[in-house]
Amino acid sequence: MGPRRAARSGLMALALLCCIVGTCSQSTHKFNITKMLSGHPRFSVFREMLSSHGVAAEINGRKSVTLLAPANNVMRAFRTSNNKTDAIKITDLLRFHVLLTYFDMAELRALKTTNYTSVTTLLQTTGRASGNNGFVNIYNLKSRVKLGPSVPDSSSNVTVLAGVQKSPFDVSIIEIDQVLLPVGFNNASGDLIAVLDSFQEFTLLISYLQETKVDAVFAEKQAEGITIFAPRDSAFNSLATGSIQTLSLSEQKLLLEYHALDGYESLDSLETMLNKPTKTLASADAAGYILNVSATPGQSTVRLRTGVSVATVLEIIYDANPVTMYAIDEVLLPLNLFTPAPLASPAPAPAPKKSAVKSPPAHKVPATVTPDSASLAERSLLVTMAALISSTLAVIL
Ligand SMILES: *[C@@H]1O[C@H](CO)[C@@H](O)[C@H](O)[C@H]1NC(C)=O
Ligand SMILES: *[C@@H]1O[C@H](CO)[C@@H](O)[C@H](O)[C@H]1NC(C)=O
Ligand SMILES: *[C@@H]1O[C@H](CO)[C@@H](O)[C@H](O)[C@H]1NC(C)=O
Ligand SMILES: *[C@@H]1O[C@H](CO)[C@@H](O)[C@H](O)[C@H]1NC(C)=O
Ligand SMILES: *[C@@H]1O[C@H](CO)[C@@H](O)[C@H](O)[C@H]1NC(C)=O
Ligand SMILES: CC(=O)N[C@H]1CO[C@H](CO)[C@@H](O)[C@@H]1O
Repeated sequence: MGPRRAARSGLMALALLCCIVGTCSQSTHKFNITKMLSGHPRFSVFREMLSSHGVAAEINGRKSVTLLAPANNVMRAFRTSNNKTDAIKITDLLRFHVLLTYFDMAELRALKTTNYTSVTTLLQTTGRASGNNGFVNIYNLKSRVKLGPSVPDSSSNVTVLAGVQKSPFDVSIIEIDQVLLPVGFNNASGDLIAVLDSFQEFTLLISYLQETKVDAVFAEKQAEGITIFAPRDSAFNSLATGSIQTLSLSEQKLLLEYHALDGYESLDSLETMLNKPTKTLASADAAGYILNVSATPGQSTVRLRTGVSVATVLEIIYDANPVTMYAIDEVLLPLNLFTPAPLASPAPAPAPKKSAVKSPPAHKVPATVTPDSASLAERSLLVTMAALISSTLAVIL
């Protein structure tokens, strides 16, 4: 592979120079990042990409670095949605995940909290980064540490999850929850269906999106911004038989559009909202279709309440501003199409799910439904949605 070989020969030249000058009698290879990552299968996709793009060799040639590593599910989704992206851009994105300063978790937490810390990345050394584009800002927010491109209005921040491995003070590997996008990285070409498909647990959602052509509605919103709540297959499977099939096609379309918000709702907008009634994409096509978004104060749990069902946000499955997708554990059944279950005996939380039958719709969808006339102008929603970070499963209250 071209870049890899070039990097290798660069390293060899460096080693040779060192020996001539006599300043480094030891090998320049103090560590082998590929070998270190091999001990952590959760990062195998990232490891393969670092190797195949020649970035692993560049890292090994460095003295004191921090590698920001996203886990396999994140990298698979990224790779799928960027399978047409130029290899040089991908290589530069990988280089952006290499901080040219050693930070382990303790050092990150010890950073000043009054202001961010700006750090050079390997991308800066290529000469392709203009201005501050090759720098990453580290924000120590006390409760957690965030990282973001060092340029205002760039893509969103990522969150540090945990230390993976370190070899003080040569190299530290830190897990982050999302891919860190350099400024100008083209993220608009992502194919949302392909991203969902890569997880293999949204097959029913995908088929409904395609049948109703709501996949095209979502795709149209990708440039402006969209937040999608994706029920897992298990959520659709737990619905009473026929719940969805008995809906008309336009009702099914509204049901699917009910699973998306107009605009990008990041993790940062959150943790402030309590039972916030929020318009969905379906609200633009028909009256109602409001979703209550509710974060539990002090907990990283977000619930979506429809009046019929309650879904919990389980994890982020895609996040590239202005598009984000979250996995949820229940299908969102709007009051417009479904009737709440009568209160059963002492059956607490799971009650709504079981009774999610489409027995006589509370309101039939009004005849004025105009699914294709999309009154876009009317959409001004100020949603704030609390979302759960990290891949940890949400705690059920
Ligand atoms: C680093 O480790 C990997 C896997 O253990 C190995 O294939 C590779 O040759 C090593 N690279 C160097 C430069 O030693
Ligand atoms: C915060 O840090 C940045 C660079 O790290 C610096 O340019 C800026 O002046 C600092 N701001 C304050 C208020 O200290
Ligand atoms: C990243 O987080 C910091 C600290 O919360 C914030 O000041 C900054 O605006 C955020 N950047 C983006 C692009 O969201
Ligand atoms: C990229 O993904 C699309 C959609 O899944 C697929 O049709 C296409 O074949 C992929 N291209 C490559 C080069 O893998
Ligand atoms: C949604 O929130 C509003 C206002 O906070 C509240 O009146 C309503 O009962 C909530 N509905 C559900 C289903 O939680
Ligand atoms: C459509 C688009 O370009 N979306 C975002 C991609 O990421 C850049 C930053 O890397 C954002 O500025 C764009 O809004």
